[in-house]
Amino acid sequence: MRHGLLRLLAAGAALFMGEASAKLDQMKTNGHSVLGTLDAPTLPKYLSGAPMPNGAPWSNMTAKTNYYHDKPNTGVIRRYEFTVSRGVIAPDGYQRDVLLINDQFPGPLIEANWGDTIQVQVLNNITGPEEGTALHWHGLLHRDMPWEDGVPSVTQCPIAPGESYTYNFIADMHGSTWYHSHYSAQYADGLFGPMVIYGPEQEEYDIDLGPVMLSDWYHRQYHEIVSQLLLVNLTQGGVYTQNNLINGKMNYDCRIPEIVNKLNSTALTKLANKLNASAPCDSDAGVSQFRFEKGKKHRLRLVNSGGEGMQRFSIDEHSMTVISNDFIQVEPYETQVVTLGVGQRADVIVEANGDKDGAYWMRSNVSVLCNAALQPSAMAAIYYDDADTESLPSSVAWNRPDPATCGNDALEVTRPVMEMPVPEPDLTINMTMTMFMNESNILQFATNDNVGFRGNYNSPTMLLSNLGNHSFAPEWNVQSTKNAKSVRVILYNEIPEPHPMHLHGFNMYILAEGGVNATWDGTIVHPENPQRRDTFLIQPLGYTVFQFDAGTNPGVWPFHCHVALHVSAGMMTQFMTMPDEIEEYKVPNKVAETCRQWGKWTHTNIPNQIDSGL
Ligand SMILES: *[C@@H]1O[C@H](CO)[C@@H](O)[C@H](O)[C@H]1NC(C)=O
Ligand SMILES: *[C@@H]1O[C@H](CO)[C@@H](O)[C@H](O)[C@H]1NC(C)=O
Ligand SMILES: *[C@@H]1O[C@H](CO)[C@@H](O)[C@H](O)[C@H]1NC(C)=O
Ligand SMILES: *[C@@H]1O[C@H](CO)[C@@H](O)[C@H](O)[C@H]1NC(C)=O
Ligand SMILES: *[C@@H]1O[C@H](CO)[C@@H](O)[C@H](O)[C@H]1NC(C)=O
Ligand SMILES: *[C@@H]1O[C@H](CO)[C@@H](O)[C@H](O)[C@H]1NC(C)=O
Ligand SMILES: *[C@@H]1O[C@H](CO)[C@@H](O)[C@H](O)[C@H]1NC(C)=O
Ligand SMILES: *[C@@H]1O[C@H](CO)[C@@H](O)[C@H](O)[C@H]1NC(C)=O
Ligand SMILES: *[C@@H]1O[C@H](CO)[C@@H](O)[C@H](O)[C@H]1NC(C)=O
Ligand SMILES: *[C@@H]1O[C@H](CO)[C@@H](O)[C@H](O)[C@H]1NC(C)=O
Ligand SMILES: [Cu+2]
Repeated sequence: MRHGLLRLLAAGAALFMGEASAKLDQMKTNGHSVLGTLDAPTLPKYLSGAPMPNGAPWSNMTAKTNYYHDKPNTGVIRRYEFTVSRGVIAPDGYQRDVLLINDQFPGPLIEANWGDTIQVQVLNNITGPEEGTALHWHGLLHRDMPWEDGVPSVTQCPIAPGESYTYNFIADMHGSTWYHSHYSAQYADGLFGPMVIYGPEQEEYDIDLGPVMLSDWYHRQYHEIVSQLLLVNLTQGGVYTQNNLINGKMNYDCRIPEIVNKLNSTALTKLANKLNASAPCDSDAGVSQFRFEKGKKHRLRLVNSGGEGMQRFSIDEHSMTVISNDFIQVEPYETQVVTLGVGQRADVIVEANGDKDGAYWMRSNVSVLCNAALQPSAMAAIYYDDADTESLPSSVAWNRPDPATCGNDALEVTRPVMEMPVPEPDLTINMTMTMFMNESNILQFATNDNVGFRGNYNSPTMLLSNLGNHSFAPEWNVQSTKNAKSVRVILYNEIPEPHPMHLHGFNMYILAEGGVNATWDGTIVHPENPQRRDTFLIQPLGYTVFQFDAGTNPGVWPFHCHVALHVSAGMMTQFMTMPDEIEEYKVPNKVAETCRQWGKWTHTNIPNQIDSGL
């Protein structure tokens, strides 16, 4: 899989942790965001403002309530106003151009109770140069309103520069998630944020520390890394991330660019991993800080919001109890390391049983055996009640070697709290994921049949099918599941890399998986209640068998790799579910208006769509 470039580097530049007190100003590193500082608020058990018949907005519903059939209808609207603009920040001390929401990195926290309506008015203020944008609300189902899913060329036209679009959707699942731009690889430039939906809980905890965003980080803008990947010569290396952040912060050794540029490594230097040694850089940006209260149970909402790498999250000298995978609460299990592919989440409860004046490292390591990371170790400081917050922890990491399977915890380990047996599928599809150069010598990743996806921003497939037009171009990779109620997919990965595969509009039953060269023997893990989630990791040269209840959600739903560069290189299929019912939808006028605005803008501005568009 990956070679030892990191070791080369480690020899030259050790990670410099600096002084806790000498760090850069928060405005310079993260703009108006307070995430990662001791000023970040803890979160409530639920938001007020909703009718509360039985003490909570969800009345008598519990963690076992079937959220596909029942949810509260609170009638409460949570309204947000987002302005997307360019900015210049230095999250890890290395200054670069980014894309921000309301001048914050990470973007603002969206909060709602289960069953609330969330309205987000998104103003596209990207200038110098202008480009389109669109936001996707990861893991929400958007039943009967697929046009709110936020995917350019599938459910909407991009929001044109200077224009706005107001997303209006139901908080139809509860738990932890994030939102991000789905326009090319914009979110790798910082265009994402956390989202928390409060709902009935199975496990007790005392303090909700809120989102813990784990994001590997590039030092170059997304269009540079996308074009580098697409033009890559397969005989050479890949595109490397430069750092790894927790809640948008980490330190960076500013000597690295100079050292890398001096290396006689074809992979690093020829492929423009050449770093800009003259960009302003401060090796003492400062890491994220968290508070623990001795004896209390703390809830952390882990989100892998990165561009590429699998994260291995841990807290020195503390164990964690996992209570959910993505939006699906699971029977609690204890672990020292949580593995998350891009797009995946885990909620964990950590009991503060350390010293009252103790300080401990929180760590998140990108797997260098599975991904291309130059500086894979993210760190943040946890301070107990009486700890000195001016000094850094000196705790010792767990020694839990990377299993190198590039997969999640075994399927046997997780059992959803709300139990559902897997139904008999009425459609089974075989898919094979490949990587190849297309006829224009452009690197492509495909979910199936060696066809790299490439969308048309001006012709979103869901809107076309709503109008009864099913003449889709072959490179749109539209796969109709017709009237199938439940679709099983047997997915083989012929690429020696893992892929975090995400399905919009559904949670998938994950039925079976295997590693290198394995073939499925038909066995299903826990058929009476298999794991469910919205993103799974398929192992290098391995397979995953999953199923989704297509009949529950008519629409056109992306199934794609969540590695930003892989989906840019085509790794996506669109499942068109219940096409006859798509034609019945009354799509609000604002959706067509956004296409008119985009059509008008593109009349005089030709977007430089170098990639798939997503
Ligand atoms: C919850 O309350 C509603 C309305 O009061 C009632 O119809 C329903 O049966 C209750 N459900 C449970 C699981 O108790
Ligand atoms: C739009 O973005 C520019 C920077 O590119 C910024 O100066 C301006 O304040 C932004 N406008 C709004 C309304 O946020
Ligand atoms: C890729 O590298 C191979 C071997 O070095 C070389 O023969 C080929 O011409 C290169 N292709 C491109 C597009 O640069
Ligand atoms: C790097 O390559 C140059 C030219 O090929 C060579 O002269 C030099 O010795 C090499 N340096 C190292 C450290 O290998
Ligand atoms: C490197 O960074 C400096 C300072 O931000 C900038 O002026 C210069 O254009 C950058 N060079 C490249 C090649 O991006
Ligand atoms: C994470 O990386 C650090 C630094 O390399 C190492 O000490 C630690 O053991 C790793 N943690 C896990 C859980 O792999
Ligand atoms: C899927 O592949 C399996 C194994 O190669 C084969 O037995 C089966 O017929 C295929 N199913 C479909 C629907 O193509
Ligand atoms: C190869 O892929 C690129 C990027 O999607 C696309 O622009 C180009 O048309 C493709 N070439 C062929 C021959 O399909
Ligand atoms: C269907 O959509 C395609 C792609 O936008 C378009 O070229 C074609 O004219 C449309 N067909 C009809 C009958 O509207
Ligand atoms: C997987 O199969 C390939 C091709 O048949 C073979 O070269 C490789 O050694 C196998 N790897 C493992 C771990 O079985
Ligand atoms: Cu991938």
